[in-house]
Amino acid sequence: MTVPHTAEAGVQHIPFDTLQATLARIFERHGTSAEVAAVLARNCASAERDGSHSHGVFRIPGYLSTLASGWVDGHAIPRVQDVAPGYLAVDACNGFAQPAYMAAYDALVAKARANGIALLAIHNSHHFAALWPDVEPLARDGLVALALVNSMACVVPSGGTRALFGTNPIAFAAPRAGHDPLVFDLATSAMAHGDVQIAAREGRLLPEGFGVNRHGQPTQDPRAILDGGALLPFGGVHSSYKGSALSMMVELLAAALTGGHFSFEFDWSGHPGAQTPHTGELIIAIDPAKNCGRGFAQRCEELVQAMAGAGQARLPGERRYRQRALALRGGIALPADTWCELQRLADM
Ligand code: NDP
Ligand code: PYC
Repeated sequence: MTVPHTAEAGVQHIPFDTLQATLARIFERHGTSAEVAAVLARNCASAERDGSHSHGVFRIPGYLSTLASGWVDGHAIPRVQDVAPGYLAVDACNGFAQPAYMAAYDALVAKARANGIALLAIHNSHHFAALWPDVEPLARDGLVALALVNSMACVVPSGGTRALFGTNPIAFAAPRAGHDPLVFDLATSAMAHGDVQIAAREGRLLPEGFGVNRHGQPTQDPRAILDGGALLPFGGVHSSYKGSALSMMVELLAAALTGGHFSFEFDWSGHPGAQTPHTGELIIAIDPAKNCGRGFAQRCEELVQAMAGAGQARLPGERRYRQRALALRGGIALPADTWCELQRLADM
């Protein structure tokens, strides 16, 4: 669920490259290598550009407090292992997942093209970002992509009484003839944790059926969810078992299969200020040319047209692409005080 910035007064429009460069300076000045800073800055600026506000510049304080706590290694150099013809494993060495992914990206694409399918298993990693940036580039390279990452225990499994799963997003991307790739990226919880934090900050109530308080009672108050409560899996009260099953799958594929931690397994209590989940990520890339030749992207387009014909008003990813086009033309809209604070952090 994406909530736009509300303050229209005092908004500044920042060019993408300027925001990216400022964020890179912030990361580097607060404990990462230049290489890691570049990857995180691009990811975070892209999320802000696309209106993925729960994982844009809103996340900077969380990144910085985590780096300051010593929970994550901002200088980690990932170790890529060629496990099998269609299998790569990366030890992120307690660093961020995105630089680990970048270290293996070209090999993943080459393996997918050679074998038809390839899998990248990242462990010992921290993912604090939107997931769509991990799949969209693969689709632009002609591949079908699926990514899964688990996070920190803040979601009650269906019918359960305490938090166990993370918000565990799943992202999918496919090439579409004549258009930007078809992409969806969704938390398997009723809402992303970041959006709960934003609602709490803005004093908004959540819809019914999204969360429980510390006593396991239903609540619409985001502060009660953050203060010892938990989110529910998506699907609503009568179908949360569906979101719960998908979340269970993400735990197994992103953590058990990669060698990472389950969302309930890591203990960050010795690192006050830590916010980045220390888990794992799985990425699967499939070359559709192996089966359908160049026809897959056209088939994708046919499906999209059929969906529109059936009345679907908009596609997943469409809002982001629209927002991206606007931001690339007119700059990324940021509240002036937020931009001022980012510049201050970059100069510290
Ligand atoms: P949303 O519920 O906002 O959106 C989920 C998907 O549905 C998006 O692809 C969105 O497209 C699409 N969508 C939304 N509304 C419609 C509609 N009316 N018709 C068709 N499609 C629609 O996302 P979430 O709140 O579930 O997740 C937000 C972000 O949080 C994600 O980027 C996710 O990766 C991130 N996250 C990261 C975690 C981590 O551990 N790193 C954990 C949990 C979440 P569009 O984008 O175009 O709106
Ligand atoms: O928004 O749920 C979330 C989240 C968890 C970790 C990073 N983002």
